[in-house]
Amino acid sequence: MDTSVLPTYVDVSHPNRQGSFRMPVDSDDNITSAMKYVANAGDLFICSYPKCGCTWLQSMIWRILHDGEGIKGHIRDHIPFLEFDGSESIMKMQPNGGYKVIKTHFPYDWIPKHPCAKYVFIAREPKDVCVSLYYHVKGFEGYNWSAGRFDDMVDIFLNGEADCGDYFKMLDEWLRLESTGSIHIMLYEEVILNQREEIRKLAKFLGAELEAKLMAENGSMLESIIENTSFMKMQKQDKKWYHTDRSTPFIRKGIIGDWKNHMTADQAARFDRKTAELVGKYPMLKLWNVNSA
Ligand code: PPS
Repeated sequence: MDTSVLPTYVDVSHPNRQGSFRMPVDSDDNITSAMKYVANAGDLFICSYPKCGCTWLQSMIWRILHDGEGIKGHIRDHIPFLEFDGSESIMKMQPNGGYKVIKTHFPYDWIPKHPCAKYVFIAREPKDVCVSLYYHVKGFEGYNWSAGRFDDMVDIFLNGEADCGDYFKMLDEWLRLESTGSIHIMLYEEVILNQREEIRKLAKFLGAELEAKLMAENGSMLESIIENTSFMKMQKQDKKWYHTDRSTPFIRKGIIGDWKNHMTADQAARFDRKTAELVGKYPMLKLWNVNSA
């Protein structure tokens, strides 16, 4: 692909893992330290490809762990972003609600593992991820891509050349693991359609006591979490979730199917051909309803 249309990225290698990791801006010190992080019992990793709803997930998890209370101050002060904040920021944190919560977009293989750590992965339909990433990259100065075109982002994304590399590969790495033991896999669309049940399952995964608290008094905490993590409420607090000025809101549209407002039939078909292969392998993705023709 013509590299002049690429946003400004840096490719980072890991000393002990395969492949490279593509990041938006150079933050060498923290990425080097992030790669040295050793996981501990009680770590809770929130894992995703960018733009799959991990900020929403972080808000829900935080409230489950804190009797329904929201994050006070900026999210990164409480939930470090491993590759940007580095391992020291995690080491000096005290466990919160029984866990140290850590966000990461690292590929599966790079994520620090511990038998008593937990891992939540959230996925989203690829066409919508591409649209969301397009606005994200355009709106964030560090990418030098304010004049970027959507058609270019489609090619960049399908070639696995966007932030964090190939989304289809990341999906395959996680979905083959299934939700068992210390891994819980979620879909953004399932949360949109059935948030009540998805929060309950999440609390159950985090611990039976947390689930019991969530459901006590006719599920009053569950109802308050749904209300306080709604798109409108989170959008009103936009600056809480992101640390730099941007030309588009971080909590932007929050819907299923925004790709219909952006993609040509041909672009959608190129995505669907790749996605259909994964839907064939992993039945939970049937919800994405892609056209497999
Ligand atoms: S990032 O930059 O990778 O951390 O982005 P991430 O948080 O994973 O994903 C951002 C998208 O999630 C949407 N979002 C929500 N949708 C519905 N309800 C709520 N409460 C919510 N919070 C965040 C956000 O709007 C981004 O999607 P788009 O399609 O761009 O709106």
